[in-house]
Amino acid sequence: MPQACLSPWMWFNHAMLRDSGQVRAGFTLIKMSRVQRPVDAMMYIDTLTHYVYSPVDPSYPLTLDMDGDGAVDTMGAYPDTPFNFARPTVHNNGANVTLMDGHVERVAYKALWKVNTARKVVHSYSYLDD
Ligand SMILES: [Ca+2]
Repeated sequence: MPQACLSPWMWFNHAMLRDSGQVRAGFTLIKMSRVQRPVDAMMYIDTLTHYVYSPVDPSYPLTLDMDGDGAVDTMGAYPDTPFNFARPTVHNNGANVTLMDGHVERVAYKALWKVNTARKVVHSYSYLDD
């Protein structure tokens, strides 16, 4: 059974894949109307180009500490590109993010990229189902 995309970043990436006819096997798209708390679901973040390898996608886990602060912040597949192609430090050590309700705010890097002991991103903006 296909699993729902639980990250808005995944949702966005999958929307792009859907438009190109390349929805990833094992996943299905969900409608925005299923998001219970749009005010708490991130849709956009500053990036290097036009996408992010979502750190909450099991395919892109954070395993490297590129900024040397003792916490993982980057996936291993692209060790020359910090923060999975996002720019969470670009605005005075924070990022401007757009939530699904349409509001925009700056979120501090240390909050947005915080991981738990299992190296999972903990900020609620990264998840649709919380
Ligand atoms: Ca780090």
